[in-house]
Amino acid sequence: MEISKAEIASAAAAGARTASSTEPKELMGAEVLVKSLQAEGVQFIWGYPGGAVLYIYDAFYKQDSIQHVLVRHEQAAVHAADGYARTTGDVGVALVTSGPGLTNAVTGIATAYMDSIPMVIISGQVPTAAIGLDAFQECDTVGITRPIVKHNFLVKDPRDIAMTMKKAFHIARSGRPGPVVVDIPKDVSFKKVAYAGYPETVEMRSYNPVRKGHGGQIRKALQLLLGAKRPYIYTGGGVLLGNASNELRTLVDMLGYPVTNTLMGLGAYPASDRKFLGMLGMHGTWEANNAMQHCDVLLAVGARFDDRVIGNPKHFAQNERKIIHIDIDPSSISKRVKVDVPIVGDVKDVLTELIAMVKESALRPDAQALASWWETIEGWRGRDCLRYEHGDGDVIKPQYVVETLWNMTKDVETYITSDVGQHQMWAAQYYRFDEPRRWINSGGLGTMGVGIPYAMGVKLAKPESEVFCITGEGSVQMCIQELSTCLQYNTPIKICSLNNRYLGMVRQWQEIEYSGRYSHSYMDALPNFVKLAEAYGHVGMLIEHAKDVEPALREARKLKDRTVFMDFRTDPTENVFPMVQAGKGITEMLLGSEDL
Ligand SMILES: Cc1cc2nc3c(=O)[nH]c(=O)nc-3n(C[C@H](O)[C@H](O)[C@H](O)COP(=O)(O)OP(=O)(O)OC[C@H]3O[C@@H](n4cnc5c(N)ncnc54)[C@H](O)[C@@H]3O)c2cc1C
Ligand SMILES: Cc1ncc(C[n+]2csc(CCOP(=O)(O)OP(=O)(O)O)c2C)c(N)n1
Ligand SMILES: [Mg+2]
Repeated sequence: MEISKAEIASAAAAGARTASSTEPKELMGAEVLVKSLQAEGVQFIWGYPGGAVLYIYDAFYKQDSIQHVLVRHEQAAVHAADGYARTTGDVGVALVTSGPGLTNAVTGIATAYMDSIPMVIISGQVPTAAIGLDAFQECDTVGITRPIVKHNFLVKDPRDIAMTMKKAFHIARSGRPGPVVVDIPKDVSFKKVAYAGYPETVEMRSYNPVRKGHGGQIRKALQLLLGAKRPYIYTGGGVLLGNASNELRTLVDMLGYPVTNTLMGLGAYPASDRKFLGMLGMHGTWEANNAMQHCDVLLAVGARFDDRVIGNPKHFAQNERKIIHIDIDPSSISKRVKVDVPIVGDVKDVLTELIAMVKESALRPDAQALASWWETIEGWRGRDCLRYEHGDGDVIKPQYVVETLWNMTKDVETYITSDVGQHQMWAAQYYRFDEPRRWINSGGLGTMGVGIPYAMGVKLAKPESEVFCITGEGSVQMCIQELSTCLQYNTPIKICSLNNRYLGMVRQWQEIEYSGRYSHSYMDALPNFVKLAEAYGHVGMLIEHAKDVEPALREARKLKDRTVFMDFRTDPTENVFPMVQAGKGITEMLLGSEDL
């Protein structure tokens, strides 16, 4: 028998009334947990039940302020909460059971950790007395997750739940953000304790992230910046995490210097602005990478000199430049590249101070040197490195799909999630992100499978906005089961699968680095994605010709309340260019197949 949504809602509301009218003096650990989440203002939690968390699920049943989303796989619970966090800046929350629930969540936790995303993951654990006895569905959650979390807790006493949650949220969102795991044994969620309310403040003697940068260092940075002949501003995910896009824009406007974003920083500075040189790095633009190599003063803001950005460090070090690095995490500084002026602090605070100093300073950028630097840059830009062959007009070029989508949606609030592979790079290169937190993807871990769950998390956070997931036929199959969750919770997303029948990014590497030995990168026996989408209760579309790309996207967008799966049959042999090969310097780029 089907239970209607209205019946579920009225049962939940009745439960909530009962709970508040007969407020017990003592609460079960699970109830304290729910109260803690409410006190933190949590609106959504993504999870999957099991024995060790059933008291927690029972406590959820008796409240109606937090919406629980039942996913189809714990990995997706963490990814969806992570996508929500990336879009909103709030802490994303997921709930999983012990043993396999937790191990399924590991990929999601590691993904969030690598990109510094604020999250709290609650896991059930076997009863305290059974820990270490190879109990049913036991695993060492604290041990397994230790290297992939900012911090983790095993709560042994229900009296500690509220303070542990307070600490968990504080750690997750402050300083360099990251995921925090709270492991709660079943007896701890069952036992009753006197609940005196959620703590208002938290103090951790050993944890005090610095926000304000050192004034003397910022002054040194100012001198260097204003004395530069070939300045460059290299910005990353830290600008988004620190909500400092406005400050970045102000600084760039004041100075008139060229700026680039990492893959994680796209949208931190408007891509349509002339001062933006595009993404840098392995698949960055010719002008962005050349400016990185040839600048004389580099201001790095919330970016961590990743190996995909620096390329061969010896090549990077060939040119002398002064480097200023603003980062909230002291361990990020001089980790991969030695810097001259480290500034530990929150990017928003530091940029605000830097802007004030620029205003006060009598010095101004060297206009003549800057004009000549821009001339050089325009020369690099003139190579138009993102130009691509449109082919014979019938075959669908993947870049064309992304470009068309951008043209159609650039004036409306649109969020793009992606999976991992060539399609991810084309999305980053051809969709121009002008606003922060609109581009949601996995950079550090590069996790295939995030696309649909990310889109689900984003759509719940932004129900009025358009949410597209740009994916590949390989990646999308890694969390395809979540199409079912999309239907249940009415999160209508639009999936653009750039289906090249290959694990394209692997195929590209095999073509270029392994002399074309395509070992296990061809996907035979793919499902009929149109029927699959329909089987899940959604709309499926097969698009095989270039002329049909735009009409298909238009039609899909019209179906506002439906999830639409667009299976674009794209050119199977297309490669992502520019490309920096393994071991090469960032200006030793392949710009097209003619360079192969
Ligand atoms: C297939 C594939 C290809 C890729 N190719 C490229 C490429 O071509 N180019 C590219 O750029 N990347 C590429 N990446 C991504 C790459 O692996 C890294 O994830 C990315 O370069 C890191 O970006 P980031 O330096 O901005 O660091 P993030 O991981 O975003 O780190 C943010 C930094 O900011 C700091 N921070 C956080 N909050 C604050 C704050 N409030 N104030 C100050 N500092 C703060 C953190 O401590 C950290 O050091 C690719 C990934 C994949 C999967
Ligand atoms: C979970 C996981 N396994 C393996 C990889 C290695 N990998 C990176 S890209 C890629 C191919 C992705 O194929 P597809 O989703 O079809 O995207 P395409 O590159 O064809 O656009 C693979 C296997 C990964 N990043 N993540
Ligand atoms: Mg593919």
